Amino acid sequence: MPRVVSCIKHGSPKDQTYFIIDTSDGFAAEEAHGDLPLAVGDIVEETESGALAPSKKAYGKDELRLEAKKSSSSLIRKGKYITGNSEIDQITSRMKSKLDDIAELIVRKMMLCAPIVVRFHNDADGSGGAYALYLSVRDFASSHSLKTNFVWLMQRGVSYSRQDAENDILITNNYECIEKPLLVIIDFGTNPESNQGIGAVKDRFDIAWLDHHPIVPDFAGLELPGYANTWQFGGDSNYTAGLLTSVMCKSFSKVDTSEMEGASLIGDYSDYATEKGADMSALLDFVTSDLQAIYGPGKMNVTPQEIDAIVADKEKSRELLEYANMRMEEALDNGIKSIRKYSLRSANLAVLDFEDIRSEDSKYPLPGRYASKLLDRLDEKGMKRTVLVVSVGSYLLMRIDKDLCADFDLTRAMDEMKNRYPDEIAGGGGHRCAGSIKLKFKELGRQMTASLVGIIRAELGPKEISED
Ligand SMILES: [Mn+2]
Repeated sequence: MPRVVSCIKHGSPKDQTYFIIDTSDGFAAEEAHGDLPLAVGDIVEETESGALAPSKKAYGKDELRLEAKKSSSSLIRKGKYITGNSEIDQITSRMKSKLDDIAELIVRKMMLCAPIVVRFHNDADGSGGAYALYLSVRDFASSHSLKTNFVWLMQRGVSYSRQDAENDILITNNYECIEKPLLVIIDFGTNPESNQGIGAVKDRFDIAWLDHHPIVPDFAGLELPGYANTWQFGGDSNYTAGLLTSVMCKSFSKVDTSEMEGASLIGDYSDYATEKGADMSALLDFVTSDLQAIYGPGKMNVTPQEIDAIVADKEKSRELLEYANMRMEEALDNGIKSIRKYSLRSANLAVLDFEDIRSEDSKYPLPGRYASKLLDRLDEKGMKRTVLVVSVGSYLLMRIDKDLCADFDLTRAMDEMKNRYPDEIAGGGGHRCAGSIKLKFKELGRQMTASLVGIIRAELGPKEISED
């Protein structure tokens, strides 16, 4: 079986990269550089002088795709995956065949050297999932002698915008391949704000979308063959996207990702969280948020390679962890001091303007994680059954104490806000105990916070106001 050009990455005119796979050797790949007379699908021969040249015969592209499909399917490990938590394992077993399909898709794209863009949410959950995927594909590629074309992009929001789509099209326009590029999305919201972006890429890319946010019916991603959400399989948001991604990786790799799984559960306040992955969770939060402090000015993106370099450096990661904890403690202390409190009939309401707490240039702590921690801190201080509202930029974040959550559904307050202020609110989502509202302009923050506070107070009954 021959060596075939499966992909060309166009650089400067004199420097193209040719990805040549050896179909007789399980798709082992080599790279050739320069400006060679080769096109995608060419069978490569060596001339007497050792140069690479196309054979007269081209290789059937469909045939090659079919072979890759067969070969990748044969490498998927279809068995059960057991974490030991029976609830998790039951959900996993219901999702397994879906996850096998997604794993097969990723493996097939790797075998054919197709470009793969991975976008992950920059919290412990999303970045934990991306890190687990990175370690797993790195291991798989090296043990099968594959050459891969991954691009890792950290996402600050949780929707896939039209602009993101255009960016991904630009990235992959540099490649000419037998196989379509792949887009992998980890831990984004499952909401219609992504519809435009999905519309722009769905014919050019295959898409694997791994999520655990509640499903909104008019979300266009539901139609994607590679869409997997725990909610579709009797799970909920407790089964995090990082866990979902890690478990998916088990279909092709044995690399241990339990630290990232644990970190994702802790980061997203999952009911399944244990102590496992606590340091990893704090570290991931920090290294994906305050980029300037760690990597220097101008840094915008963090890749799993960079995360791995930090994790591998024990001393450096311990230092960063201590620094992150100190910064978080400081922010929590300040938060407690600046919070406004309202006593309600059988609950408490706490409101904080996060902009007062966080320094202008620093992105740490992330507001969502901070809000959850602040709620814990209030609980420790004896302020039980609390609804916490944190405003930051054009977002209003809400967190509710687990006890109170049974009596008060946050989604009702969010729906009420959306109904009342269709011109002010751009979107939002969440579940009973945690959620966020996105405003059209950050200047609306004060007014909308006041309205939200009004709705919550009307619902939970005002008792008296004690502001301090
Ligand atoms: Mn998540």
